[in-house]
This record gives sequence, structure tokens and C-alpha cells, in this order.
Amino acid sequence: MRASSGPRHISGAEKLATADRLEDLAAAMVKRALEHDKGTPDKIHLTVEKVSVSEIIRIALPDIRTVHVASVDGGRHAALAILAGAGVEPDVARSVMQTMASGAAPGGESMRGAMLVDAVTGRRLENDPSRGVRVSRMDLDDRAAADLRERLQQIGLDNAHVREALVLAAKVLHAPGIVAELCWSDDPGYTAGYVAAPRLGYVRFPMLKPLGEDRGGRAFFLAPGADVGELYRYLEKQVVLIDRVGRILPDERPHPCR
Ligand code: WAQ
Ligand code: MG
Repeated sequence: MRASSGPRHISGAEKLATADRLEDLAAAMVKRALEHDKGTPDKIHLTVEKVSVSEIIRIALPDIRTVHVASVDGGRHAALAILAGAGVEPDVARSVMQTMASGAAPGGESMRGAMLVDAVTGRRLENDPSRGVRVSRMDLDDRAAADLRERLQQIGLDNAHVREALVLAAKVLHAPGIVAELCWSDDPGYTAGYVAAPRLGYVRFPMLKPLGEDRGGRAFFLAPGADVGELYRYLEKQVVLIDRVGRILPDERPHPCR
């Protein structure tokens, strides 16, 4: 589903389901589009595509932990340290964060999808800087979904932002040539964001942007020489079903000396 108001992207969501659930799912997606925090859309796209079971890759969710930062600056500082640890050049991480904060699409709006960035040179590699790359065709299976909700409930984090971000990050972390992902929401009421990396898992920061701010985004940092065409194919087309959850690791405080 993708909802917009004039040129402005409002919300989007991806699901995988069996054909018998299609009608209910379509209704739920329309309802969701109409009830978004960012406003009422004047256009809702529903795209339904048949995929065959033989195309499906099954993977696990990443481990998840929260770093309890006390401010947006603290959050961004801690996120930069994690990105550097994952192999993103510090200057590149800083500049991408700055771009995201000021709206990564031309005109200073949020992009509809994600930036693709060379983790060493900082070069932007996406074909269209307004759209970016949109990750699609991924979801949890029923058992993993129930398992995830139960575990997230225990730590007070069972909300759609967290569940869907984990699913998207899981697919991204399995992509060829991915070094790390940086994300924070474009919903004005949701300040949390995360850094994800293959060896570190999903690291959340409750504050990565100020309350009321609607510029959000995603950046996928790539190893130099990564095959951008293959990455597009994987992120947009490969069907990925998540059948296992990851661990929930203990909460952390930011390291004061970093
Ligand atoms: N593919 C690529 N980029 C996307 C996609 C997608 N399918 N969906 C959204 N984006 C980009 C786009 O630029 C949005 O502006 C931006 O990401 C944010 O999207 O642990 O809610 O759906 O507490 O607003 C993360 C923290 C929440 C969750 C992320 O993202 C937590 C969130 P949103
Ligand atoms: Mg949003």
C-alpha cells in the first residue's frame, strides 16, 4: 500500500499473505492509509502481486537492543558511533545523517524510499533521489509474528513501527553488500530510530529526531563495489518470509567517552 496527498508521501506498507486473506488484508490496508498521523491521503495505491512459494527465501529477525539516550543529540551521537563500528566512514555517516535531517529528497522533503550510499566514498547510488529504493515483498509468517508480539509486549515495544522496522531491517541485513542501515521515522509523533548492521543486529535509539518533525528517512550503506542493480532486484523483488525472531538483548546506556 502507498498513500499520498498531492506530491507528499504519507504512508506505505508491505504484506505477504495467502490468497484467502486478500480481501481482509486489502480492507485493513485502506483503513490504515486513511488513519495515518501525517494526514488524510487523496490517493491510495494498492498493488497486489502473485508470488510463488518456490521463490520464497526464509530468514530470521535480527537481535534487538535499545540504547537509552537522553536527547536527540545524544541519540545521533550514539548512532554515529555504532555506524562507524559497523564500517561506515565517520564523515560519510555524519553527512548522510545531516542530509536525512534536512530532507533527503530534492526540495528538502522526505524520500519515499531509502538512500543508497557508498559507505567509504559517500556517493549516492540510488537511481531516483526522490523515490530511492523501496524494500518490498517481505513479512513474518504467523508463528514468528505471534512470537514477536509476545516478546515485544514484555518490553513494552509491541507497536507497528517496531514490528515493521524489524522486518524491513531483517531483509536489508541479508542483502548482498550491505554494511549498515540508518533509519528514523517520518511520523511527526514518533522520535525513535535505529542502526542495523549484519553483526550488530538492530540497535534502537528512542530519540533520533525532535517530536513534531516529519522529515525522516532511511539510508543503506554499501560496501565499495557492491552490485547496485542486483541490490535493487533483491530489495524490491525477492520474496522474503521471516520465520524466526531474534534475541532481545539487555538495554544499554550510551558510552560517555565515545
Ligand atoms: N523501503 C525503503 N524505504 C522506506 C520504506 C520501504 N519499504 N518505507 C519507508 N521508507 C523510508 C522513507 O524514506 C520513510 O520516510 C522513512 O523510511 C521512514 O519510514 O524501534 O516508522 O515507515 O522504535 O516512518 C523506526 C524505529 C521506525 C522503530 C521507522 O519508518 C523502533 C518508521 P517510516
Ligand atoms: Mg512513516
